Amino acid sequence: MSKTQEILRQTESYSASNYHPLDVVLSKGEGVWVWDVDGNKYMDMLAAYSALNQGHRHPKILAAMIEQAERITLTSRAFHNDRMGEFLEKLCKLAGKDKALPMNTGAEAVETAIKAARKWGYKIKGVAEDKAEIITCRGNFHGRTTTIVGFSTEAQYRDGFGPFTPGFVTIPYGDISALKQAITPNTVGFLVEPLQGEGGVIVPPEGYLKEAAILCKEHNILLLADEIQTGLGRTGKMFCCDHEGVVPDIYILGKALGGGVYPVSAICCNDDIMGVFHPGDHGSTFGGNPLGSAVGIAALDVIIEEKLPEKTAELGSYFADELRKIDSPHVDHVRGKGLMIGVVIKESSGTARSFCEKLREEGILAKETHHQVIRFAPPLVITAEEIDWALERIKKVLLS
Ligand code: IF1
Repeated sequence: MSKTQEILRQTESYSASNYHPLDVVLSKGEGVWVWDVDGNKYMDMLAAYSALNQGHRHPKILAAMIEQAERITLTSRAFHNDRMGEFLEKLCKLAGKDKALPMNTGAEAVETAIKAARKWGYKIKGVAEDKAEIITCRGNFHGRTTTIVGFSTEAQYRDGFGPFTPGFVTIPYGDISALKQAITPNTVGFLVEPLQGEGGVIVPPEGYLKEAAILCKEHNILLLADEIQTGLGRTGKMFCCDHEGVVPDIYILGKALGGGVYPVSAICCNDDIMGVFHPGDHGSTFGGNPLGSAVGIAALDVIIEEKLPEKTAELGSYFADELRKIDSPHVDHVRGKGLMIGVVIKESSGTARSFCEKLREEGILAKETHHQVIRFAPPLVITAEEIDWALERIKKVLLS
């Protein structure tokens, strides 16, 4: 029995069946490359859903993690530590905001943004207690807590997990008139992904975010931008909102903020909103810990120093243009921004999963989303040569 089969069996015996991964067992990663336990090499075209924007085991991030681990890793927030302030200052300056609140997972940051918007609604906007409404979009993905899946429109994410948290109103994504109609005097926030990742790499109409921001301003509603997947360079700008010159009231960040080595997330906003949090209101055991802060500092430094947003803009449009040139009978169209690209497979050609399995045979690891879309979202450190390597193999699969 191969090492892969051995480990698959072991995993099967002891793991909950909450995923259906490709049957590849990875044991080493470097940049855009990963190796399985049998020594096969693959290009990682998923980058842990954009948590690996800096690539696998970026040397600067690893060095920062190891150096910090030699000193102190966790203090809890009962005491200060010498790295959190430095991390949050860097993050606030990057986001152009007064304050940040560090958490760990993306879902925790989304929950933090929901709490901030609700409390701001009651204490500042003057909405009656427990009447706050937050508008969300069909096709959203914001995490897996019971509150968050409560406003998911994906039946599977909700099935069996009720009852759900009230106070959420769902509208079609990209439809500005629907947003206008959903607003009531109790609306405190509009929670939106500037580009829907899991929803199928859905790019909203040009100007949608800008119009949404104007509407939010007019109605004194907070714009909560979930940039956990689209942020930190993924779409060819530091934040996806930058494509429309939109500055949300709250940035919700995660994934690549942890440099591909440690869970780090945060919300960033100005004092008028963050001021609603008082000591003891909210927090977590690991939020703002020195190890995560050291990693967060290095993760941001790499994105800035290596100009990953600018590089992504250039290589992303090259990659998408080349994909569009492939005259495949299976492809309906190619969409996306930067290095967040979706190749939409025609129903007549079967599901995207079957193409991902063929890509895996060619040494490319990609993940489908919503049956018909192959998602190509490599680490942003990818080179033009590596994209050409991938294109050769993608072409072979799409023309087969
Ligand atoms: C899974 C999806 C992606 C996210 C956005 C918040 C979160 C995520 C825009 C929560 C997390 C991950 C979760 C992971 C797979 C992956 C995913 F397929 F689930 F939907 F990327 F598209 N906002 N996305 O994309 O962050 O709590 O996970 O740190 O749950 O299967 P998290």
